[in-house]
Amino acid sequence: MKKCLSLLLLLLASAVMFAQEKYKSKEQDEYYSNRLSNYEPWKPVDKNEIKAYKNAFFALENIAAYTPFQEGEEHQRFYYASLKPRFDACPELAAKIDKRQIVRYEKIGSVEAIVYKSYEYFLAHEPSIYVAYSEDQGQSWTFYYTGITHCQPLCFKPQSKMPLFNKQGDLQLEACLLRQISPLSLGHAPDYELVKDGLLLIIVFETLRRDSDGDGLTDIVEARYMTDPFNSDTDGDGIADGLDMNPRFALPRSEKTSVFEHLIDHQLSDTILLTMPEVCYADEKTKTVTVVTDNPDLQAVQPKTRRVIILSTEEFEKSGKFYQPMNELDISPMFKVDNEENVYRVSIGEGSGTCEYVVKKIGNGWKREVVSMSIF
Ligand SMILES: [Ca+2]
Ligand SMILES: [Ca+2]
Ligand SMILES: [Ca+2]
Repeated sequence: MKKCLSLLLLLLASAVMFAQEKYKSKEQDEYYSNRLSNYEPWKPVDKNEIKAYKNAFFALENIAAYTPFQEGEEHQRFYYASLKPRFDACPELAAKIDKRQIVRYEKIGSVEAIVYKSYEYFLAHEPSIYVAYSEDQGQSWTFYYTGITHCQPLCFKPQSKMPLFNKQGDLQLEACLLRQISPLSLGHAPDYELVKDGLLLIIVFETLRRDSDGDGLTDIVEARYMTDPFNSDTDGDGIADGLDMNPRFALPRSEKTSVFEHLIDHQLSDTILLTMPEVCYADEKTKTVTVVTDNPDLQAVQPKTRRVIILSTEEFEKSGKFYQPMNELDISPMFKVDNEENVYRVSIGEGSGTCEYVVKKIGNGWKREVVSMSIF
């Protein structure tokens, strides 16, 4: 896997080396030494690929008169005092939008829109762009995901003086193309260079709202989840994509599947039962995570608390330079412990932490034991 979070991988491998020696596993040693030998250091995306960027859903136009990009602009935060009454009156708005992450706001008559950044879907440091829209003087709001990740390649300009609404009542945003030229390192945001300035992105509301197959996920969200926008049940398990906690895979369960569900759901108990889990359904508030794996025991999960978007390593490789996984979970296979029957090591890495467990098969399930915890 070339595009995995390389920093996390290195730290994970070193954490494993120092982990408790009691449960040695040759399988695990081989797995991590293979991953390390396949490790490719970070390198910037080719400049021509940035120049050739086209958004799959929205038109990007060249404009002659524009607000020039300023260094550091991508991180500038603006607080619109005029929005304070809106936040005070609508708790949902205050819960969804960090006031420091507002890119643009405009009100025309009874219609208004807020373009904002959110870390609901993100890779490392780069947030996604959302639109909040109201037609009733800010009483109620609808929130739309634009599918755009802020910074590389598209960066918007909070200082823009251009009206946010265009003549058709859609949104227009001044933008430029940036290229990331240094990797994210601990405590340091990456550096970016300007590749092309003077662009205008037209966000059409009809496109933002479009749900071609009526499964509750917009076409834009389906592109991010890599589900089929023209099939309401991508994996054919009878649960619509919008409700499915694992919408891309419907595989038979194994005994190991329950261990993986336990890890994904952050269960605190040390006993993992093998009983068939009750089917849980996703809703708008369900947190979504990505797992890249070829392990069928893991691909078969039906988590209770988090929707999981599972990609095979091949799908992830083919997903394109600008595809960014959401909140990636790095879950290892279950490695057999040497000279023991039914004892395995397994680890889960998330954000800046990794936890490693030993699980032992008992009568009606598994007994879990924490081996090591690392926070970077
Ligand atoms: Ca849909
Ligand atoms: Ca679908
Ligand atoms: Ca399904």
